[in-house]
Amino acid sequence: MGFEIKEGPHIENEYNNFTALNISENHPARQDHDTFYLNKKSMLLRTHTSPVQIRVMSQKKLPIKIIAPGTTYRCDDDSTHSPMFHQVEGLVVDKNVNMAQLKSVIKVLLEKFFQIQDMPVRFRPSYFPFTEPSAEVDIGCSKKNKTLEIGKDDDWLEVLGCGIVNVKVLENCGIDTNQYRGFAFGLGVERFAMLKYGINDLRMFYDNDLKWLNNYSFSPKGFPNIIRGLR
Ligand code: 2NM
Repeated sequence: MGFEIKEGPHIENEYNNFTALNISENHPARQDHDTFYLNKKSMLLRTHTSPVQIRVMSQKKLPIKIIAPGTTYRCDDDSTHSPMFHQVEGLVVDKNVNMAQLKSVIKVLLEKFFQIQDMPVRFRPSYFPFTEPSAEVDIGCSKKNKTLEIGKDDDWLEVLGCGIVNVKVLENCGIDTNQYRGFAFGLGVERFAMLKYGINDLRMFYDNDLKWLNNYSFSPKGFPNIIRGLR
């Protein structure tokens, strides 16, 4: 689709990680218990890859069509959260950007990733400070006999978030909002891998258990989209 891959520093400042993204001073995501702050209180481990988009938008070379993959950090640790995890975020800034283009990019992404044609996809209104309007995206599935099967059409599973970039965010980056709009989306790599390969505990990715690694082997084509033993 012509997206360029962009990376940025894992150690960020509060402005790029929160303020420029319209995340207010009192937002819960800023609290010490979600964010790893460094000793210098204004520096932190990035909690998402969005500061990469802030850096690119602030260079004001338009149009923009980028994918920002990378490591992210949050103070959270259980079977579905790891203190270090990975995101892929996409951003398009151009004239005449709209929600229909966003929907089509996401539908193609999901169909290619899960290798399912005519994947049922639903956009549900949601809220993020950095997008307006915002949506969460669900894919069709079935949840029967403690087994999750992707691509069916009797239930829904949330997989990513997206929206039209809030004009406040574009303005924070010095982009002319009389001419330009943006759309963006973000997904969790580990969550996507868990769904594709049927992995129930995300911590397994980091255990380096050779038996487990050999079992999953992560062959790019050998996946069932079926998860057994769902709780
Ligand atoms: C998401 C959901 C919705 C997003 C927005 C931006 C930026 F920088 F352009 F404003 N980057 N990523 C975004 C929007 C991320 O992740 C769930």
